[in-house]
Amino acid sequence: IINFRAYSTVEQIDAYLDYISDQYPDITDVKTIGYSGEGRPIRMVRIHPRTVRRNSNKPKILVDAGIHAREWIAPAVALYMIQQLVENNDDHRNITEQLEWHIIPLLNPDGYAYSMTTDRMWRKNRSNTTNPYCSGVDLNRNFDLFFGGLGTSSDPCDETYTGKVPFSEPEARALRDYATSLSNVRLYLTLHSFGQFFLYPWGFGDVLPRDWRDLDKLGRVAQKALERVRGTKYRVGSSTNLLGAAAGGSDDWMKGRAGIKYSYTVELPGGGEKGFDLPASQILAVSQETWEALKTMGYFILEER
Ligand code: 0X9
Ligand code: ZN
Repeated sequence: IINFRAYSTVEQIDAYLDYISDQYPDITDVKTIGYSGEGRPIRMVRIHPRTVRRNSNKPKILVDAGIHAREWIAPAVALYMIQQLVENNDDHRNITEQLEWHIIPLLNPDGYAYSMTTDRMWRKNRSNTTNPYCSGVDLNRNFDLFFGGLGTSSDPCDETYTGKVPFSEPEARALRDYATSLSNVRLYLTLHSFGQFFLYPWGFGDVLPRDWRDLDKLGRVAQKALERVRGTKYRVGSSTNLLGAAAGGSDDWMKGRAGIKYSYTVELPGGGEKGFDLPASQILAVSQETWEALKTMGYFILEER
């Protein structure tokens, strides 16, 4: 009942998650992990086949999308992943039975709704700030690792406004608390657009994690799998090296604080006039090639176990 020929509204996404939870109760858990500033549920799908012997400490993959409102292709790809893992489960036995996928397809529902109804280029969430004329916090600057550092702004009117304090925003807290509640998360993927990058930490500045070679290697595995589908080229590297420093991102927090070894921001392809407004006709092709890459990352995690 999900349609990849158009971008889904918040209501359509909710309806699809309800459908998944009704129709596939033996392989999914659909949970609300928190509420947005405007009171919308932030929902997560866990792929969890009941047929398999219970093993609570399976290696886990945590995926989110839609931290930035206008990057519509990101939630679409997350929904495609859910569709493949759930509705096409027979094709993905290994990576669903021996791994656990936890997918949050729309972390910032308020911003997403606003970008659909009012301002197509809206990026932040919709919370009130100290300036009555400017709303919204950049959720990808609200995490607590070098909060307020390079590539951030303390002005509520800016696109990269950090918020007053780390984790001031309910959406960022929901993601933090959910990640903290899980054990043995091996891979974190946060879907954004645009630019065609697999970015790994650090994003706060010009240094690399000790194990950056491992992150680089898995990034290149994903890059190659993706390119094989229809020739789309991605670049692999640290956020700071490829895009410039921007502190307080979820990727840095997941690695630096939650201890998730493999943490990536995936910048999906752009299109349209502004880059974020990729035509809906591209959703399926982008989803398919991205899914090949992310699935391959799943197999890598499985083999590394
Ligand atoms: O600036 C961002 O938040 C991301 N780019 S976007 O165009 N989607 O806004 C990149 C984030 C990379 N990670 C960190 N800088 N931590
Ligand atoms: Zn983004």
